[in-house]
Amino acid sequence: MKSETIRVLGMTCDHCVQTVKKAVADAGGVSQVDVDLEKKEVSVDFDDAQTDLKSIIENIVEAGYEVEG
Ligand SMILES: [Cu+2]
Repeated sequence: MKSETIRVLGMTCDHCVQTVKKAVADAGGVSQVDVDLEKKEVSVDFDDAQTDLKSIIENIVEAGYEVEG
């Protein structure tokens, strides 16, 4: 199990939060997603045997948000 925090730009409301959460969960092997709208941070717990940070970031970008760093 791995925990990563990703900075995501472009989230403005609850709808964005739900969209990002779904996009992250779609990467598979994700057990927990927390979005802090104020800090623009997405915390993800995932099984690194099933997915990786790169796939999670790709999903966020595909959903229309910008990942910083
Ligand atoms: Cu929104």
